[in-house]
Amino acid sequence: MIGTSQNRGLLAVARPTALLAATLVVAVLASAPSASAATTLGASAAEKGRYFGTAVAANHLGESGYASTLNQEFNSVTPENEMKWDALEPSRNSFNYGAADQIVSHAQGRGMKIRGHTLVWHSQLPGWVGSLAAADLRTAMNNHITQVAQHYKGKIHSWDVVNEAFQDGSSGARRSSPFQDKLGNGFIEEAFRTARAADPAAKLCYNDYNTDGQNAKSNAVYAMVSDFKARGVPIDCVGFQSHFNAQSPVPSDYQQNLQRFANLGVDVQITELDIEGSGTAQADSYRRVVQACLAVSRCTGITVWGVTDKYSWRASGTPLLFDGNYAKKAAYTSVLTALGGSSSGGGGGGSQACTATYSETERWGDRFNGKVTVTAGSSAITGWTVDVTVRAPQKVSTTWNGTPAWDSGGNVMTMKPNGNGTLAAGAATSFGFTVMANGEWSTPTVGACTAS
Ligand code: G2I
Repeated sequence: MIGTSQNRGLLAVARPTALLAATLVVAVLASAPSASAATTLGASAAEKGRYFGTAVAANHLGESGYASTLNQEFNSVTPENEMKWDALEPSRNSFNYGAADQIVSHAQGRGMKIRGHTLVWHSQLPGWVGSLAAADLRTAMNNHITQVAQHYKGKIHSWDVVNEAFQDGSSGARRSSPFQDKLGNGFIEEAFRTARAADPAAKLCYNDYNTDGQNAKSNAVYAMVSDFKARGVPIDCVGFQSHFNAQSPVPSDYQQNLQRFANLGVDVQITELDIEGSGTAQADSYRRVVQACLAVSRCTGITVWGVTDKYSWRASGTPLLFDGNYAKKAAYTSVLTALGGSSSGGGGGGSQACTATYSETERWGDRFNGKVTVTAGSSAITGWTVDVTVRAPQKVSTTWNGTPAWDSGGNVMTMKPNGNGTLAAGAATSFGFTVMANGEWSTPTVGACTAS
């Protein structure tokens, strides 16, 4: 949409003389990223046929920086804790869906995919489960899977059906847990069969950590998946958590390991990516992970384990793409670039005359407010324009701090400053608008800033 409107504008002004047209083309190309490059993680991953997601905590959704970063950059979410057994069924047969439902409706309203995490896990397991005898435990496990998967039926892209069932180290053995100890190895396939019956459309994943390269643990998971495929046990995907730091860096055979699982006939997903560190070293590691996923055709998406460093489960390691103020880190730019996207603002280029970044500031039952921040590059500018495209049947009802012009369809708003549009080098201004959703809650597309 934005590319089209920019091209229309170019053709319109290019008519007078060929010389003038050539000058304008150069000026526009120099001041804007290529019209086709996506400018967010989600959109650039989508251009590669993949999703880019994040773990989300329901209790942060009301924080505007958190929500606007989530809404702008990501097109998939995983509830970080809200779908775990202790959150959903703290006492037997008494289900609490409140916080998880909040994340699901936030995601659904914005067209984001949802990864369900997790149906059967030894951790965050309420005490009552561990004290059941075998037959009762089997009933409780199948009931939990059935109730939860049916509650979210049709809404979950992928379920982590069983999480972390293998031991670390060289044994290749299953991890001790109430399920393993009382039901034996067969609990895993039983869980997958029960999940398939409850929500046949969801992809069913096995998810684990320290399985990112070839090692005894990933070999054991590989053998299980291979056996499941051979016997027709319903498994569709394997999740590689990918929690990395100096002691556990991105393995050199990461891509090969993803590929060998894909070759078994399952999708692979990077499910909980975070990499402790900072600066170029962290950015390089992130780039390697993205490149590995893109090189494996069955690697269908990447999820980072949180939006901002400040809420990470290991915040002191600053392992994520946005800092505590939601500023884009070098790792962000590295991921975006590896996905084929192009920075339009924030911690991006520096060579652009001006940049435009969007955030949602408020939301009501029928409408939301958007804000676009326009920032001058390394030189002063005397004016600017930014296109904002809303998706029908959305309508912009009000604008402030700018002078809008509209395309004939009423979906593309070209905003100019009110009066004097001068901005000193690096200085910023913003304009705002209200979008009546009319049932469509997708985020407006903000085009490149054009300086004058
Ligand atoms: O440990 C990192 C991840 C490893 N793979 C499975 C994931 O589910 C796991 O996520 C973490 C969450 O990021 C933490 O947020 O799982 C932890 C629990 O095992 C989560 O920590 C818990 C704390 O232990 C609780 O005390 C706290 O109430 O988070 C809860 C909610 O903040």
